[in-house]
Amino acid sequence: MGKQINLNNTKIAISAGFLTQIPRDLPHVVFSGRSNVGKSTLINKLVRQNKLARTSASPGKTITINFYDTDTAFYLVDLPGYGYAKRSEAEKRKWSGLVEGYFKNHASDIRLVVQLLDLKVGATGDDLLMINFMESSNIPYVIVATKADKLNKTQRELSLQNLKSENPDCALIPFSSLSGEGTDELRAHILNCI
Ligand SMILES: Nc1nc2c(ncn2[C@@H]2O[C@H](COP(=O)(O)OP(=O)(O)OP(=O)(O)O)[C@@H](O)[C@H]2O)c(=O)[nH]1
Ligand SMILES: [Mg+2]
Repeated sequence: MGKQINLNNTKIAISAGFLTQIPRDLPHVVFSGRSNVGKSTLINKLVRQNKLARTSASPGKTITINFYDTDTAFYLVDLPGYGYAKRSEAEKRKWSGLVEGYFKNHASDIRLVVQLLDLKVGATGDDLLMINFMESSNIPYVIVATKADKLNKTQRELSLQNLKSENPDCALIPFSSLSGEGTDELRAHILNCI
């Protein structure tokens, strides 16, 4: 049996603005999703640190890929969000260059992509592009439906059923940063993939 990985022992490794800065020495667990969907919030919850990954009410500000070293066992990778309307053309080009280059150059480092969807919004066009890309590239992924606390019981069941029918073969984990729902399940899923 391997050594028990301590998720709490997570610290920033590098905030990469260029492809050459991206580390290759440990496997990557990647967090992907729209800007403001809750990627940084989810990472903080997983590692039980409120202020590790920067969360904000004004999303999409910095275009870097942030690598968090977890117990020298793997990196949690916080991608810059997509679909942020107020980005300039130059910022959009920077996003595409960095994120597309990352998936192209580091496919073999990626153990799992945690694809976040807002449970209330459902899958957007950009989300579907991302999911189709992972399907066609054979990248293992799990879907986390965020902000589950914003829906009542009926809405919640309907939205989960929709997501499930759109992605029948993929694990789907409802998550709420307020209640902590889904945190343990995702922790177990990640550790299983490492
Ligand atoms: N109610 C509720 N709010 C949430 C939840 N998760 C995240 N939020 C809020 O959503 C906002 C955006 O969260 P972030 O974690 O910064 O989102 P992000 O995906 O990292 O955004 P970018 O870094 O811009 O790509 C913050 O105000 C969070 O507090 C959740 O489960 N429930
Ligand atoms: Mg973020």
